[in-house]
Amino acid sequence: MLDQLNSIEKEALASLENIVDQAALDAWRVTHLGKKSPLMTILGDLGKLSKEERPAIGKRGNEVKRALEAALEAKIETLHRAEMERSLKENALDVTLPGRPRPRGRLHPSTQTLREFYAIWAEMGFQVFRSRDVESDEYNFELLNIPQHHPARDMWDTFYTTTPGVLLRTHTSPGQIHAMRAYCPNPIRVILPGMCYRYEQITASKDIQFQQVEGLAVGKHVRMTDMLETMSEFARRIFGAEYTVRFRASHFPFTEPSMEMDVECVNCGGKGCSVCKHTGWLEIAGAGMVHPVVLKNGGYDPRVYSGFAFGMGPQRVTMLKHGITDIRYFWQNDLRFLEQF
Ligand code: FA5
Repeated sequence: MLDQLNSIEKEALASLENIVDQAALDAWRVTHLGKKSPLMTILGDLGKLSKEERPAIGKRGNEVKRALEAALEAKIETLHRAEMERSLKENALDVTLPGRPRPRGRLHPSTQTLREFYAIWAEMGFQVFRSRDVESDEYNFELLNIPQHHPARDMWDTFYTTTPGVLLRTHTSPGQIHAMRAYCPNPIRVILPGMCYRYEQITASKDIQFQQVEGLAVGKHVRMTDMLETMSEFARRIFGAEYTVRFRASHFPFTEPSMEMDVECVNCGGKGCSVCKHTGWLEIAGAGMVHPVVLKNGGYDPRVYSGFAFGMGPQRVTMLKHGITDIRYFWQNDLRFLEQF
């Protein structure tokens, strides 16, 4: 029986040598270490042997079993390593291949202009003050010196909500009152960017939803010359020093005196073209000295404090800078337009 065990070991180890895949290894395990294998049969039948034979056969049988198990473990490891090497070779990465370009998003042209605005105004000491899109009639009109039934309300065709007295702001000017009430009695230098809404006929230059950037400076010695120079400096920085600006008299109920700021047509340099309707000038902002009634509504004593305010359309600036001919492109989400910026 010892000879039988020796030959079981020899034969099993020899056949294990030739195994190269997992299926053959599983079969080998069943044949040589399975319950019905010759080795296991011998070990299982030890009890049937005589007392004299049993220790030697048992000892040798267990030695063979351990030897086969160790050889099996070693084979599993060898096969595993070979499989890994094969897979590394077959699925090898060519790290020298150029990568696939990732599609990159970009900022909307309006956002780009707004950020330019923020940077320029920040350099001049103006910080951004956020105010709400949904306003009350009181803030949008009354506190800005536009009482109910005043004809000046016709300047802003309004979207009213179903809640009485609640509307979509027609301009960023109500933010002036919010800012004044937040800062009073301290001096103020803020810009108020945001979306405005007007129930208007949509055209190439007018949309029902558009952006404005309001500006407000309040203090004890704020004069009109401060406003003229501050706004001219802004125009020089956004358009370039070669463009002249002019101020013309206008009317807004919340400023006194009121004016419009024009910049020399950036398309024709002031000679006159279709963009500037052959005037040589382009209007970019409404402005004026804050009306005493508005200062008072904001909490400031108009005998002590004064201020200037302006409201401009950044989309108009974007259109001028990039030669965009129709404002409707801005919110259409057409990639053919957006990808040009
Ligand atoms: C106003 O809205 C005033 N609140 C501006 C102001 C502020 C004056 C502070 C004085 C002091 P106006 O209606 O002109 O003014 O609008 C200002 C700018 O908003 C315009 O020059 C234009 O660039 C832009 N804008 C007005 N309506 C539209 C529209 N429907 N579509 C696109 N842009 C518009």
